[in-house]
Amino acid sequence: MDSKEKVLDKYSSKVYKNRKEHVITIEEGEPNVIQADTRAIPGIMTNRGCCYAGCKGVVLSPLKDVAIITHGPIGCGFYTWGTRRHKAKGDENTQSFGEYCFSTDMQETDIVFGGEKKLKKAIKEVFEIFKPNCIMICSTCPVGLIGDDIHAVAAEAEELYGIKILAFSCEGYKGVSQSGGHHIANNGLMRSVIGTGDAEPMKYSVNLLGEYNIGGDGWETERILKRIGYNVVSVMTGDGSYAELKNAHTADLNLVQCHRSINYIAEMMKTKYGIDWIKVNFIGLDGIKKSLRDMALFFNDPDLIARTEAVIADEEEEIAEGMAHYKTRLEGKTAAIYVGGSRTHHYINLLKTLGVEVVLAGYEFGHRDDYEGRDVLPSIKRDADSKNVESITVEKDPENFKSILTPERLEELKNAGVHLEEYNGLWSDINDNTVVTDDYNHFETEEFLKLLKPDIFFSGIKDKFLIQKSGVPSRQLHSYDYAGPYAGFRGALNFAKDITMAVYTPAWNLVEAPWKNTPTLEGSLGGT
Ligand code: CFM
Ligand code: HCA
Repeated sequence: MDSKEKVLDKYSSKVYKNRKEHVITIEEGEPNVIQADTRAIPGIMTNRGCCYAGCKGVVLSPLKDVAIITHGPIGCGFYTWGTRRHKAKGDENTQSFGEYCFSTDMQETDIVFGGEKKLKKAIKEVFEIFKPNCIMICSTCPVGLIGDDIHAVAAEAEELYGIKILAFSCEGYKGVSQSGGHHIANNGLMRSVIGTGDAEPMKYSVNLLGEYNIGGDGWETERILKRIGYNVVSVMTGDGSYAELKNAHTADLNLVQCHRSINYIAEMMKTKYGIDWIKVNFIGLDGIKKSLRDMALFFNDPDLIARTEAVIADEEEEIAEGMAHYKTRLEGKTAAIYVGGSRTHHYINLLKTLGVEVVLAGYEFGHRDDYEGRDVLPSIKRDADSKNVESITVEKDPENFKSILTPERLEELKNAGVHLEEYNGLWSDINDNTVVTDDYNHFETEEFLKLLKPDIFFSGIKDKFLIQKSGVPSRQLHSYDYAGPYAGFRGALNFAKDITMAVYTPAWNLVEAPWKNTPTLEGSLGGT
C-alpha cells in the first residue's frame, strides 16, 4: 500500500468512495485526473472558508476607504477582521477603516422579527460618525435564511445619504467554498465601481488584479513596477480603495496575479473597456522575471525593455549572495504545501529555486484547471519579426482543461505567430510520486505528517498548531505568520531566511505533549 492508500484505508466505505477521487499520487505518463471544487463532506474538518469569507474577508476588506458592515451575528465580522494581514495605509487623501470592525451584531430577536431595522440604524451610525464615501453591506447565513432585503435597504440609504452604498448577498452557505464569494464581490465592483471615475489615462498604466497585499506583497511588487516606470492605477484589492478602483478602466493593461479569484474580471474588462490582460506571478524569481519581460514586450518600448533588464539585473544582484547561502541550507529538504487556490503553485516554484522538494501538495478549493492546466490564458500576437504586438486574444476551450491543448494544437498556434501563455497546472510543478490532496482535512493532515515526515509544512492557521505538536515546523502561507513580504526579489530572500530559520529550529521536536507521560483525566470505574 502506498501512503495515499494507507490514509484512505482508514475511512468508512462511504467516505472512502468520495475522498479517493480527491487524493491521488502523481504517476508519470498517466492523465492524473483529480476531483475538485465539490462540496466538502459534512462533519469532516475541511480547511476551506465560506462564501462570506471569500466576498467580505478576501476581496472587499482590503478596500481601505470603504466601511463594510457585516449584517449578521458578531462572530463572522470578527473572524474576517484583521486575521488575513492584507496590509493597508491611509493618507491625507484616503480614509482608512481597517482598524474598525462594523457589524449589526444580530441577536435572536432580529432573526425572529427581521434585521432590516437594525441594518438601517447601523448605516446611519456609520455615516454620521465616519463620513465614508462608500459603505458596503455583506450578508451572513441567517440573513439569507430570514430574507432581509439588504439591497432595498442599501438603495434607500444611498438616496438618503448621497454616498455609494452597495449590498452583497454573500451568505456563507452559498456555493462550495470561498470561491463563490470572490465572484459575488468582483461582480459587484465591476457593476457599480469600476468605470465610474473620471481620471485622465496615464502612460504605461496597469492594474494589479488578484493581489491582496498580504504581509506587504503588493507594496513590494509596486516598488519594482514603479522603478521600471509603470503607473499603477489600481490594485484589486490589496491596499486598494474605492477612490482608485473607480478609475481602473483607464489602465492600458491588467496584470492577473491570482488567477483563481479574479481571472473573469480581467476578461470582463477586456470585453467592456478593451483592456488587455496577461497572467503574471511576482512570487519566485523565474515568475517575476518572466512577468516583467512579458509586460515590457506588451508595451514594446525599447526604453522600457532596457529599464526592465537593468532593474532585473540590479534586484537580482542585491539578493544573489543571500539566496545562494540559504540554498546551501535548504537543498534536499522536503515540504508539504496547501493553500487556497493559487499560492500552492506560486510557492512551489520558489521552493524549487531553493532546492526544496515538495512531497505533499494541494489546494483547498482549486478548480480542476488549477491542477490539470488550462489554455485559456491570453495569447500575445506579434508581427513577423516579433517586434510589434498586433493583438492579444484569449484562447478558450469549452472544457477548460489542459488535455484539450494537444501538442499539434500548440504547434499550430506557434506557427501562426501566437505566443501562448498556457498554464500547465499543479502537475507541471511537482515530481512523480508526490501525493496531492484536494480540499484536505485535519485527519489527512495528521496521517500524512506521520507517513511522509516533511521537514516543513506550509498551510494556514486552522492546522498550524496540530502540525507543530507533531514536531514539524509550520509556516502559514496565507498570512505569512507575522512576516513578509514574500513577493518580488527582496520578498524571495525574506522567504528563504524565514524557512531556513523554521527548518533549523529544533523546538518543535523537543516538545513532549504532557498527556504522553501524565494522565490528564482522572476518575474511577463505576461500581466501587
Ligand atoms: Fe487567490 Fe489569495 Fe489564494 Fe484566494 Fe484565500 Fe489568500 Fe489563499 Mo487564504 S485570493 S486563491 S481565497 S491567492 S485568502 S490572498 S491566502 S486561501 S491561496
Ligand atoms: C479565509 C481566509 C484565509 C484563511 C487562512 C487560514 C486567509 O479563507 O477565510 O486558514 O489560515 O488567507 O486569511 O484563507
